[in-house]
Amino acid sequence: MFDAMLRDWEGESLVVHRDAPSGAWIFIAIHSTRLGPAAGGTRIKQYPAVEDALCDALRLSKGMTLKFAAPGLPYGGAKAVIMLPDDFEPEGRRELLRRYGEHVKALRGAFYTGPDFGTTPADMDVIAETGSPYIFCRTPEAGGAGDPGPYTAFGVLTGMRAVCEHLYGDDSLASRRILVQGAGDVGGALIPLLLAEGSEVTFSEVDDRTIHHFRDEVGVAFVPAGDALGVECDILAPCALGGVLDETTIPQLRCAAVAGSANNQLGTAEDAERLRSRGILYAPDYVVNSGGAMAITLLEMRGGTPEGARDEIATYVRRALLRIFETADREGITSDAAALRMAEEHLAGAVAA
Ligand code: PPY
Repeated sequence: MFDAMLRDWEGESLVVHRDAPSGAWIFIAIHSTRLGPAAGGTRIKQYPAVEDALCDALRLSKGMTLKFAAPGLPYGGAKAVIMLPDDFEPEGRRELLRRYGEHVKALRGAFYTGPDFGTTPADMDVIAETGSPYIFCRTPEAGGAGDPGPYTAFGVLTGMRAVCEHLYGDDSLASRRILVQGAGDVGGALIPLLLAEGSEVTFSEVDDRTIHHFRDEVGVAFVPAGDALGVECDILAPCALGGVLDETTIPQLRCAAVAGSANNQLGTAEDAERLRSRGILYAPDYVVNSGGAMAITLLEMRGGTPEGARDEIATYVRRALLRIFETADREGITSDAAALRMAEEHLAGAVAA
């Protein structure tokens, strides 16, 4: 099983640490350094089994390679997963993060990291105590770029406009019915942007405080998480964890398009074909959610400004998606296949960045 998992991954190197004091497993999956130093977030989570954590790290690292390669950015793909044991004591978090920082530093620049599911800019401040200068998105007080979520949300908004431009010949999001699945770091930043565009927003979420905020204080329509995928809408935006689109859920969808921030939205590659044969336009996840990665590298490695990041995101996400949708239509292939080709062209050095 490990054999097949590692072979299918096709990555460059995998660093494994067993953090004895806490019992956590640490996986740093460096998928590719072909285009430049590898970068990707650090995810902290509990998993049912160690192989689930490893599988997550491997798949997400490959997604990062594609995320940087598709726009032609000079970085490679990686991801780290810290799997917490069931009996993890929260008081041990700070020391765990500091030990993790030492492991990142030991890679001497082969791996740059930042926040992901389960980690925050405040965590990056702690990791940077031992892992500097390879840690991005520390808090602004500590001199970092802070939370990348709003940039990712801005990229998703741009992606939704491109979806409407392709589907309806008009990129306005006014009156479009949009279902935001998950109102966390990115979904929660996306909702106000959509409301400002005049969209009809519905959201689903599992966290009670977040539900209370958006439903009761902001007045956004709410559906329980279990009903979200079946809501009739123009665009479904998966903004929670991955793997939401598969042979069970795709037949239930009642949307014209899917465009959201979650990584690895498709259960398997065949699910892209399932969406296509249902006539649902799929905006490939690593293109539509690339705003965070683009902003992080621009602000922290390329000396850019927040305005520059927004310009780069708006230009790239729109251009890439329209090209992907056109290629898919012209050649009768899935948008996922068209996006993969675009990324592979850059990886093969066939197109100048
Ligand atoms: C993602 O987009 O999924 C990321 O992991 C973003 C990122 C990019 C570069 C460093 C850290 C996180």
